[in-house]
Amino acid sequence: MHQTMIQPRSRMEVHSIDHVIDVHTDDGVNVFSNTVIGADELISKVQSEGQGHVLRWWDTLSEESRERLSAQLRGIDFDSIRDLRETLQDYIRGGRDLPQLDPPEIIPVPGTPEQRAEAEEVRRAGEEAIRRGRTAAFLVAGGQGTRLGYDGPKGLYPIGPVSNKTLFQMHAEKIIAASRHYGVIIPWMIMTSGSNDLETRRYFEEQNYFGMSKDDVIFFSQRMLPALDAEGKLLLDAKDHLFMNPNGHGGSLLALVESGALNEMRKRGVDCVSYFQVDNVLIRIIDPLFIGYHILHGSQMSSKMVPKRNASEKVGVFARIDGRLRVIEYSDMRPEELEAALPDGRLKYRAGSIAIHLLDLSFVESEVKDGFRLPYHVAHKKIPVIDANGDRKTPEEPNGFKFETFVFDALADAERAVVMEVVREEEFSPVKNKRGEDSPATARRDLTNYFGRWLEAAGIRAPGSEDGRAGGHVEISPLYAMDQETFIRKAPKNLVCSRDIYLGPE
Ligand code: UD2
Repeated sequence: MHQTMIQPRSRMEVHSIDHVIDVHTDDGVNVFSNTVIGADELISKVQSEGQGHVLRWWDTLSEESRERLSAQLRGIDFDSIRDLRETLQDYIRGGRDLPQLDPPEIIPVPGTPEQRAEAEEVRRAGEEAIRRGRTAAFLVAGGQGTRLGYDGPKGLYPIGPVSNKTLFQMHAEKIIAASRHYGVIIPWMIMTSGSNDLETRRYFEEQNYFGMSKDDVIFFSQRMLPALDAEGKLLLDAKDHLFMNPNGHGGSLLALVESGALNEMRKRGVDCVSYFQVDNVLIRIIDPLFIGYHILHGSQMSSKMVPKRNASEKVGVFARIDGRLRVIEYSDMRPEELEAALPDGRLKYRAGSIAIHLLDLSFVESEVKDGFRLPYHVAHKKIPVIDANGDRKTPEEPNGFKFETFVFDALADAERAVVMEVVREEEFSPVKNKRGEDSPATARRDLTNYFGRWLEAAGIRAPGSEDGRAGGHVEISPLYAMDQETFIRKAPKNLVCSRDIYLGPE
C-alpha cells in the first residue's frame, strides 16, 4: 500500500462540549454536526458542491433510505472535502521533494549501572504521577482491521495463548492490575468508529466491563471521512449510502475533545494519556519509566521506539526535520538514508515507530483549538461501489482514494518531545496479518517466550525448555502478577509445568 503525506493541512471546525456524549453511530453518520438542515436545502447544497451524482437514485428511494443518505450528507463537512480534493490533486501529481533528515536523540534502554540508577529515579517519578491519578489509558480501536480478515472489531480477537482471552480482555486486565497496584482509578478511554462502535460497546457490556466500573470505561467515536474518485467525487456503495472510512488514528485527538472525553479526564485530575493500539499483545499500558521520562523532560508528546531489524524493514522511523521530531514513512526516505550506518554499525535511522505515545491533555487541546490541522494521507484503494444498475461491486483494480490522519504527525507541533527505546521482545508484538509475520501465531509465540522468561527468572523450568524457552504455551494473567518482579516473589517454587501453563487471577 502506498501512502503519502501531503499538505495543505485541513482546518476542520471543532465543536467542543463539556460532557461525555453517548455517541451512537450506525454507519458513519457524523454525530458531531450541530446544524440540521432541511431536505431541499441539503439537496441544493450537495448540487452546488458538484456532488449531485449521489442523488441519482433519490426519486426511487423509500423515506427510510432518503433519511439514511441525508443523515450521511448532513454530516459531511464540505469545506474539508475541498481540502481533500486539493490533497488528492497533489497526490496524483506526485513528484514531491523528500525532506532532509537528522537522527533524533533517543533515551536508551538502561544498560550501564549509571543508566540503571537514573532509570530507577525516573521510574519513581512516574510511579508518583500514576499514584496521584494523573494518567489514563487511551486505546485507539476505530480501525477496520481488514488485513487480519476477522469479522468484527479486532479487540474481540481471541489471542491468549492458553486462556484464549480476547485482546480487549488482555488490555482490561493490565489496567485493572495497575489500578490495584497503584491504589488509584485509572480511567480507560476507548475510541471506536462508526464501523465498530455498537459491537464494541455491546461486547464490553456482555463481559461486564471485565470487572471495571462502567463509569471508568469511556467510549467515544471518531469521525468518518468520505472516499473520493480521481475527479474528487463522492462514491456510493449503495443507492442510499456513501462509502466512508474512519478518519485515521490522528482523528483521536479531535475525538477526545469533541466527545467531551478530555474534559471528563480533566475533572478526574488526569493530565496525560497513555496511547496504544488494539493489536499489540505485549503493550505496557501504564509504564512508570516512560511516564517518568515524559514528565521530567516536560514533554508534550513522547513515543517509544524499537530498533529496526534491518535497513529494509518497512516501518516508519523517528527523525528530525528542521529540528522537529517526525515519523517518516519508509517510502519517503532516500535509499542512502535507509542504508546509512553509524560508526558502530547500527543504522543511523533505526528508531522504528511502534505507535505507543504519551500525550499531555493540554497538547491535545492545542492541536484542536484553532481547527484540526493534521495533514491527510492518501491511499489508493479498491472501493466497493454501485454500478449503473445500482448493484454493488468491488473492482479488481483500485478505483478510489481514502484519506486518513496519523497521530504521530502531531509530533511536529510539540515544542518538547522525547523518544525512548524499548526491547521489542518485551513490548511489541502486533496482530496484523492472518499468517506469517505479525500474525496470531507470532503473537502467541511472543507471549509464551515473554512469560517463559519470567518462569526462568523465578527458577522454574518451563516444559521442554532446553534453552530456557517454553515448549508449550505459557501465559500469566496480569491479575496474577503484573510484572516479572511480582511474579518472582509470588511464584510457587514447586510449580510443575505440564505442556501449557496458565496462571490466572487469584
Ligand atoms: C501502524 C503504524 C506503523 C506501526 C504499526 C505498529 C501508521 C500509518 N502505521 O500501522 O508505523 O507503528 O502501527 O503496530 O500508523 N485506528 C483507529 N482509527 C483509524 C485507523 C486506525 O482507531 O481510523 C487504530 C486501529 O484500530 C489500530 C491502530 O489504530 O488500533 C493502528 O491501525 P492500523 O492497524 O491500520 O496501523 P498499521 O498496522 O497500518
